[in-house]
Amino acid sequence: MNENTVKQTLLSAVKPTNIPTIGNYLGAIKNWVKMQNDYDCIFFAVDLHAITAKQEPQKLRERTLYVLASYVACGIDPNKTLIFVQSHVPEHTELAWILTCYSSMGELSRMTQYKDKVQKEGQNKEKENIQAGMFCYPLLMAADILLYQTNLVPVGEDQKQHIEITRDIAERLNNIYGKDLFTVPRALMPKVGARIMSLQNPSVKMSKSDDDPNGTVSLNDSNDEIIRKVKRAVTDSGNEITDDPSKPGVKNLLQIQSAILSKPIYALVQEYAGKQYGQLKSDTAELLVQSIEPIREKTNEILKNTTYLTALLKDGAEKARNRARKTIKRVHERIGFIAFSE
Ligand code: AQP
Repeated sequence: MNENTVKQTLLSAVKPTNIPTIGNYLGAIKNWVKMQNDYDCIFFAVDLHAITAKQEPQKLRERTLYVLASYVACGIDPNKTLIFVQSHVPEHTELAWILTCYSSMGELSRMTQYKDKVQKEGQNKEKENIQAGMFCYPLLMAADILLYQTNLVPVGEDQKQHIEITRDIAERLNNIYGKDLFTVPRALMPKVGARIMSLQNPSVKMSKSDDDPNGTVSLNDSNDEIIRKVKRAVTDSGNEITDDPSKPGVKNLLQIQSAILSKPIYALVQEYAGKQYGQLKSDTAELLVQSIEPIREKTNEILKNTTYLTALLKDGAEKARNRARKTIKRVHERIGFIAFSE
């Protein structure tokens, strides 16, 4: 890229609902590391989103720090990339409230995650117990994105709807208050998305808040735990190693290897011709140990270095707030709020 070219702003985040998994790493963070030179990157820990589900205060604090430390351990460079904790930048909630006043109950009711929740909780009385935060969180997500005049948001297929609603709201406000109020963001779909599935139920995504610890490999799992979990991974009947959708467990292990090695799955299928599931499992476990062990050790080192961590948090919050204030100031002016003189 030409040095004079203005880099596009790219933003994404991890929710500190638990220790990040290899799904978060292979599906997101590993790609973010490669994007740092080409984009003006912003990666943060979204603790305000985490509280849409119940969290223990001390655990939330620890996991938020873990997310930030693991970004650095995975190779996100704080000198190139803005990293911070969402709640350290109050402008996120401030803008979210403003966006709430320009959005309708109807468009929020159509968001898949809310609809799923309603489905699960029942249509009638129980619906009244669903938190308003679960209903409104897409507006906090829209605020996260619009606050930094973001151009691109890397997302999987299941998150496209969040970018759509963000675009709608940005265009709505731009039509009222001027085209330069918000940059209208675009979804950046990965060419080959590494979607890592649960090791125990390969028809669902590996999730850090999965109740079954054997379904996930977390970035703080020991080498022995990683090996044990991969060995116990659900494979399928038969013995052919193929990425056919009828064998989701085998396909998932191939997908993990493919994401680690940056190698197409078809090449792996060829290499495994005539080999047994046992071999596939032990190779996958070994590759995971090789890639996760250094990240785990580096993360622990960073977490022990409180001077470094405090400076990282402070620096990130200051830089993020400086950028966020610019957007908020413009929004206040256009909406008609009286300027605050300090
Ligand atoms: N299994 C996965 N495979 C590929 N990518 C994944 N991501 C998450 N799980 C997988 C990607 O990681 C980034 C951060 O995700 P998040 O923490 O903001 O939320 P999530 O997608 O809801 O992840 P979890 O682990 O499932 O969280 P919980 O259990 O709290 O809901 C995103 O880019 C996501 O696509």
